[in-house]
Amino acid sequence: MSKQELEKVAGNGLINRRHLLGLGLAGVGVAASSTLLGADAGMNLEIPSWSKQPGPGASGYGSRSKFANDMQRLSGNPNPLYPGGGASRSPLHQLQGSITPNSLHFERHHAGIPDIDPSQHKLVIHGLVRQPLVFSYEDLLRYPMISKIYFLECSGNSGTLFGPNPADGTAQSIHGLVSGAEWTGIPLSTLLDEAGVEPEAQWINAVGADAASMGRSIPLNRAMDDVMIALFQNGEPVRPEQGYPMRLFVPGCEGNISVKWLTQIKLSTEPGHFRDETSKYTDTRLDRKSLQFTYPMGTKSVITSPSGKMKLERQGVYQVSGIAWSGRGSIRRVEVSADGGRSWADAMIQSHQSEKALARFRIPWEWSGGNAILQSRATDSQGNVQPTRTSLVTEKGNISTYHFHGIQSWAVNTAGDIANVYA
Ligand SMILES: Nc1nc2c(c(=O)[nH]1)N[C@H]1C(S)=C(S)[C@@H](COP(=O)(O)O)O[C@H]1N2
Ligand SMILES: [Mo]
Repeated sequence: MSKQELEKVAGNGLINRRHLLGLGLAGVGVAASSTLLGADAGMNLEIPSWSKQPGPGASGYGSRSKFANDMQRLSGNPNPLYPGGGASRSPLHQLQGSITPNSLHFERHHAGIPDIDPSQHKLVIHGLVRQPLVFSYEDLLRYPMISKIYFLECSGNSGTLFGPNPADGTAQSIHGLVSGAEWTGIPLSTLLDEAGVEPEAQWINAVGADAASMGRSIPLNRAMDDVMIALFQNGEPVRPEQGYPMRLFVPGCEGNISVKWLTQIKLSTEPGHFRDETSKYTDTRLDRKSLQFTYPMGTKSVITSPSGKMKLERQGVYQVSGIAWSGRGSIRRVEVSADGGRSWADAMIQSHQSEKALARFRIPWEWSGGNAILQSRATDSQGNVQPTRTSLVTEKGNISTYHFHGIQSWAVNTAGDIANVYA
């Protein structure tokens, strides 16, 4: 395919997404370092050392290549006044597809990771129920389970973008508090039905077994919907970091409400007004009134490559790629702009369009060495469109910095350096 045949579909070099399929690396000036082989070059190929002798055999538990060890979660500085508290962020700029490997799933702990022996752990369902119930881990493993792919996002994710000056960050450092996984567990409705919910019950109050005693309240109708007690994550037992042996999983909602190391569910007429839904995780608006409960996460996307602090080493065709998600449905459309939002082109969505899950998008883009501002804009199945940063900040103010879902702008300069900017 010659360079001339690539159909430009928006300003500053965006190319029709259909070219992704036939886009070979040679011949389109792409940033690749493959070398063309001469007619008889194959005969001169050296046999690498690893082809000359057998390697180690099979193992009980796998590990990644030592050449891929640079892919790491990024954690902040530990605070001695807040032992075990903090977060680590997924390396979004290095990941592909729409599932985050368990070892790289983001973490957010309020009092560290408890070392729970599942044979000693109990889940209690009590309060306004006909029959209070206690479950062991073994009991729960016997229930019929469901498996669903969902994203999980901390409401503090991308919060720095509420600030007056753009942080000099990466896709990971700014947006890495989101991950995607297949979660397997028991619908909460199954266990609530077994306990027999009393008619006056309106809320469930979920509490974790960690030293933070994290508690959150959820309206009963939502709890009876798609909420589950997750026991497995991408096929293996939920990791200690993610809530082993069991966590609540509330699809599409801010991560905080998916209580890890779940030990108690109490049914009540009123919310529990826990610390994490009063002093934290509330959205104080411009009129200084606070919205106490914000459940579904906004319609959002971010270009993960090319992205902040990466460098375009040469002119040519690049794959612009990223992730999109919505707490209210599936992702129907992702548009990409290379000129700071003046013109847009539809990206290809390359994953199953499942509800409340990450979607991977891609579009080819030719960089001719000029200034560019790369942006992506997601639309979900309910018609919600991701807002610009300016409209989000104008509407919500920045007294509190939760639930940022505005459009990310990555500026490319003539040297090929990429930085977070406000456009
Ligand atoms: N028991 C308990 N549950 C918890 C937390 C916690 O500190 N303790 N952190 C919450 C927050 S703020 C988030 S964003 C998610 C993070 O889940 P993850 O660490 O599996 O990514 O768990 C939530 N559930
Ligand atoms: Mo969070």
